[in-house]
Amino acid sequence: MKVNRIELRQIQLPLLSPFETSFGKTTTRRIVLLRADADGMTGWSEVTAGESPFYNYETPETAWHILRDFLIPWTLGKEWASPSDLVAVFRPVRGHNMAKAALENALWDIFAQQKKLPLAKLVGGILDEIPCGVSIGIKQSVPELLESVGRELAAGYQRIKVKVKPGWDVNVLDAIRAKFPGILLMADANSAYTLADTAHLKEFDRFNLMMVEQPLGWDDLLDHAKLQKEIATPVCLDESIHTADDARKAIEIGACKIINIKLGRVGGFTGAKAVHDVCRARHVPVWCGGMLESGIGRAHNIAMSALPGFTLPGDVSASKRYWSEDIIDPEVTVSAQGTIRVPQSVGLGYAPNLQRIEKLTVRKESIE
Ligand code: OSB
Ligand code: MG
Repeated sequence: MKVNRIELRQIQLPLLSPFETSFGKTTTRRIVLLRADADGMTGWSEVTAGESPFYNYETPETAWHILRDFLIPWTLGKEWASPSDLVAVFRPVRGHNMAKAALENALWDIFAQQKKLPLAKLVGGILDEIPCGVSIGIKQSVPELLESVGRELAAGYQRIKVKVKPGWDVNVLDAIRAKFPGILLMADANSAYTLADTAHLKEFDRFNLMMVEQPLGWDDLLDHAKLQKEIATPVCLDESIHTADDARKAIEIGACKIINIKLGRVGGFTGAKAVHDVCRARHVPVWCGGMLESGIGRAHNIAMSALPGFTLPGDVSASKRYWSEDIIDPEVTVSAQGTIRVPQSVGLGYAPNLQRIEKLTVRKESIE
């Protein structure tokens, strides 16, 4: 495939309700979308960076810069046998995986159309239906959180993840377990603790959690291994895993028993597949994380979640949990059993709503 044009645009999309984690609160998403044109076909993708450099160091602005000044010029006008070939070409840029993922994933969309395959099948997916959970942010009060948990369970979601931080953890988990004793429950700390909190994190063990996600440093492996030796709750890593080698090392030293794969964080489908394969070979379950994506990023997440190692419910949930109106047709819906059907049609399986995208656009640049 030969890419002749790439368009970057930033849209502004207000969340239905604010989402709060241990690192801050989001009320409106500022999302960079990427459109690539190759051989008369069009592919779409989303940069999954947050508005501020708090989850990782990338932002919409850093991604725009890295894409426009490096990755896009390296991609245009060349013949690509596979989107995976971008990985080696992009390697001189250290990190910036979310920027890299956006470009690679848009080409996967085009590649699927060229091969006349659903994107999920093309990347190795086998599941027709994926199990879904929800990620519930920090709330103003425990009753408000309990109501939110009840609502998501009633909608059919298979597991509940709650965000925790010091002062909003044991008390919250206690209240949830009192009201919902049997549910699949987990906690995500987004690096809010240190090894000095080991005794406190040990208290989590009595809540029978599926896992505790990223309790320690965003760039740490070693202390997670030390912590895992002291607690029964399985540790799941999110922020710390960027490559298949990170995954291998983390598993080798016992830093985690589960890994959350985010397409952006690992640089796109090729990186995601590599992390998936390392985990699968070592019998480490993986699941698909979320970054409050619009429908386009969500569609890519659904395709990735069809890979065989994605055995645990992911943070991939319905469009209507986030937006008054999504930017794809149809919107992502979740069944009463808490599942999403993987599209069987050619390509992404969801059509970008161009009119709506145009209306939401606050910045646009096209490079030929
Ligand atoms: O750590 O998984 C996380 C959102 C923004 C940044 C980090 C995370 C999250 C979520 C939300 O948990 C998952 C979603 O619903 O998209
Ligand atoms: Mg997380």
